[in-house]
Amino acid sequence: MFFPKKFFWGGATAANQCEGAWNEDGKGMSVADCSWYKKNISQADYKGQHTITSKDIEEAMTSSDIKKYGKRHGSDCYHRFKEDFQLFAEMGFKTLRLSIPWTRIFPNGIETEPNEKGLEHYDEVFKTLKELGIEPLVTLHHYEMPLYLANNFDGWYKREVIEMFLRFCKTVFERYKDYVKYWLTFNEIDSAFRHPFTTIGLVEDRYPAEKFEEIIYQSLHHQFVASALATKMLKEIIPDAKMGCMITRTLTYPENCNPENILLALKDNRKNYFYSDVQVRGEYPEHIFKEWQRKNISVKFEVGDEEILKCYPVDFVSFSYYQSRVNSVDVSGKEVVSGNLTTGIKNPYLETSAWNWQIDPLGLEISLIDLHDRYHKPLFISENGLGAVDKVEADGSIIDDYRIKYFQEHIKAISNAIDEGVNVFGYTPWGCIDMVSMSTCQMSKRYGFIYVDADDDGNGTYNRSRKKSFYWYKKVIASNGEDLSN
Ligand code: BGP
Repeated sequence: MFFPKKFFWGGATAANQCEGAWNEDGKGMSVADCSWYKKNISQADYKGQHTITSKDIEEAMTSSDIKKYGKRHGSDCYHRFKEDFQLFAEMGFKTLRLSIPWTRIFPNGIETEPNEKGLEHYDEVFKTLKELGIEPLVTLHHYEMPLYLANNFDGWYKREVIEMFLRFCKTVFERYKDYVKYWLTFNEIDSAFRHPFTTIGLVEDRYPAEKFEEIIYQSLHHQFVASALATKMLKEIIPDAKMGCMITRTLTYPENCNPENILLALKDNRKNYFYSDVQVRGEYPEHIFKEWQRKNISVKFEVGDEEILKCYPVDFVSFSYYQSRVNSVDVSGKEVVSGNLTTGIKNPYLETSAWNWQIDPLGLEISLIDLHDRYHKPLFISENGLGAVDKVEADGSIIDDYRIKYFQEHIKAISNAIDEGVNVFGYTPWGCIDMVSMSTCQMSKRYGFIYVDADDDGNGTYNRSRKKSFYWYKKVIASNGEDLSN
């Protein structure tokens, strides 16, 4: 195996899915607090699963139900983080990816003074990580924008939101400058089109359908500018810190060697890279301007925006990778599979997870090589993992060999990419402790090395226990990826 000596092995979390405590210590409501597990909607209907309407928001705002709205209870990490971090340390984590929810620090986003209680909580979080020798990697915006901004500022569509976000960034950069050196701006920024409410705070039914694409692009532009300005600010406040971007790597294969399919896949991949192109190269790729011309989309750039993007690119590229997809110019009659809120046709060479996501370790190797060749920047795999139903045996053990197999293959793929000259410096498997699913709000869709005793209705003791993969990953980290044996 080819892992560098100081490789950042660890795990990834997001506050809105694991912390719970949705209204404690002054926290405001975030967009995440409005979603629930829609048992009556099929998994294949990814849009239906994840769409939140104005009516849904109204209902959520008048409800204090923490069982229905699964992200309000998460895995109770807000109260149990010390115990969780001990378990991460026991596995040998070198790093932990976590997010600071904007709403804990500025409950509605509009305040000028931060919520001290929220800040104190993360004082404790970062102190504890430091004591355990775990390097934090902090996401500033992981699907947890203040709901107030979605309701009153059209999410990221209103330019004023940039300033409010930067106020939040300044507050946390200054407060945690001695503790946090690695940051990410926007989680899966490319998901603005797949789920606009969670990503950019836009409620689809509030806008004319024919204008919605333009509105999304405008909101995205504001996020790009905010990302560049946050990077500038980070360098001023913590000169030795590093900022990364974060995209969902939705690798698309052509169905076959029909040049029309090759071209289609090439365009899909290029579109996926648009988001990192802007944040890494500091400029929009030409094909986006051409697309806007064709579609008559007009996005307002203010004077200086281009310079801001150009001057403050990110230092490294992080991405989530769960699966690949297949596209074809002729999809009629072909089996369609969904996964991570994307769809494509079934790949006959790949197995699928219980949620129909196509498992493709080589796709990770391909993505790493491709991203390396495209950007020549350090890479970080900030999410990867298998959502599965785990069974607790009579003696309390959880034998998740399927998860071990998934990671064996993906870790081998990373090692192979490193042997191809790719500079990848870290790997944080998603949901290292079980938490509520982003897309479906289920608890039963588990990714963790650590089991949390809670069900889809929020019932359970929330006690933690080590799965078989816990011991396995511990051995992997201790051997720096040399020993992957089960
Ligand atoms: C990514 C998100 C995460 C996460 C993961 C797994 O797209 O960044 O927040 O949850 O996907 O998805 P899910 O929880 O829907 O299975």
